[in-house]
Amino acid sequence: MKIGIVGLPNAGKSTLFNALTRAGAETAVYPFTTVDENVAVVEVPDPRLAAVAETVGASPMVPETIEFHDIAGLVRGAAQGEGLGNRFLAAIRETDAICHVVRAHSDEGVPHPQGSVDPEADIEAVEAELILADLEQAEARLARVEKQAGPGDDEAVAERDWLRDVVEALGAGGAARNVPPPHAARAAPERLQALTSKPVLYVANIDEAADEVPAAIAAHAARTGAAAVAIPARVEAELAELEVDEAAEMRAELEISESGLERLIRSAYELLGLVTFFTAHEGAEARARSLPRGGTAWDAAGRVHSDIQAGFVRAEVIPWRDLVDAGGYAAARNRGVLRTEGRDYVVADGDVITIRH
Ligand SMILES: Nc1nc2c(ncn2[C@@H]2O[C@H](COP(=O)(O)OP(=O)(O)O)[C@@H](O)[C@H]2O)c(=O)[nH]1
Ligand SMILES: [Mg+2]
Repeated sequence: MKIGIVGLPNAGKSTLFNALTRAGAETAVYPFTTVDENVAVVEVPDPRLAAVAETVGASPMVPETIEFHDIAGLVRGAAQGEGLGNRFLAAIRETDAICHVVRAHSDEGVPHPQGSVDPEADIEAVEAELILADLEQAEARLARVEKQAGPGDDEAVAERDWLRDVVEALGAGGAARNVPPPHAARAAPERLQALTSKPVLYVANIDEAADEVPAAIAAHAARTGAAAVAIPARVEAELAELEVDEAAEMRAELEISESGLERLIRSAYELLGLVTFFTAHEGAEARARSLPRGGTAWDAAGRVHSDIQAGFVRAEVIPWRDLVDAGGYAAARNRGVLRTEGRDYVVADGDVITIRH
């Protein structure tokens, strides 16, 4: 799962990226993996994993990870498709969600590309490029679908009507995400691949003193169906350089909640619309894995290993809380809270699953 970090130049993207990278390097069970200099693989904190691991005597713990990509190169006119601009848009197209860093600190030592700090204007400047790129794509697609649409092709008619609505929304400065397709054209968004249909998390890059999402950003997020968190990126990057106990002391002094980056990572993970399931056995690893919401026991088996999926017999399933309350698998079985499910079982968030194969 890939999250793209976007924002105006100097918004604090690389600073946030560095904080994430170092935090990852500090806590990772496995050596930190750098795919390249602009990709951070970050563990998703989940306290349920430790509870499950402890209950069944599993070790080590292997959290789920997500990738953050520092996507540089937003310039005005990116949507016109010149050089860097094209690369910027192509890089965003490959992500599953967007983490939009918005400058909300007032350090005069950091030049602002638009002259003054104005979070709402900054958001709009970035999103205007995405909207323009989508508009061009949607109009091209509409021209094609209009030729197909006619009596007897209900899907093309529905797609045409949806595309007209999308073009209208984009033209008015809105996002494709806010135009749900009718049932008959439910595959249309997949074909359009709009940048503005990706879920968005705004990261307000705040002064160390503040700790709330500034009102302008919170309001914008609420209006557009996006999420928002506030992070003092520079302080987090500096804290990530310190030893763990030094950093804790500094956090206490600065009155920064421990969980700034964790909250960011969790919010980003939630944005992806996934559920988490666990696998854990005594003397073996305890592992958290993600699955698209609505995924089945069969899909879960495939996430564990293709051989296990191929040999799928049944799944033994228990909500993590029930397992922890029972104190282990044997006790859970005695209590009758360990269920046997078939391949079509829809996995619930927090299930602990053993695939018999
Ligand atoms: N005072 C302050 N400066 C910051 C903060 N975040 C970033 N900066 C500074 O702003 C400048 C640009 O940050 P950078 O992360 O490179 O921005 P990018 O262009 O979005 O990648 C750097 O000099 C950072 O040290 C912050 O939270 N507070
Ligand atoms: Mg940068």
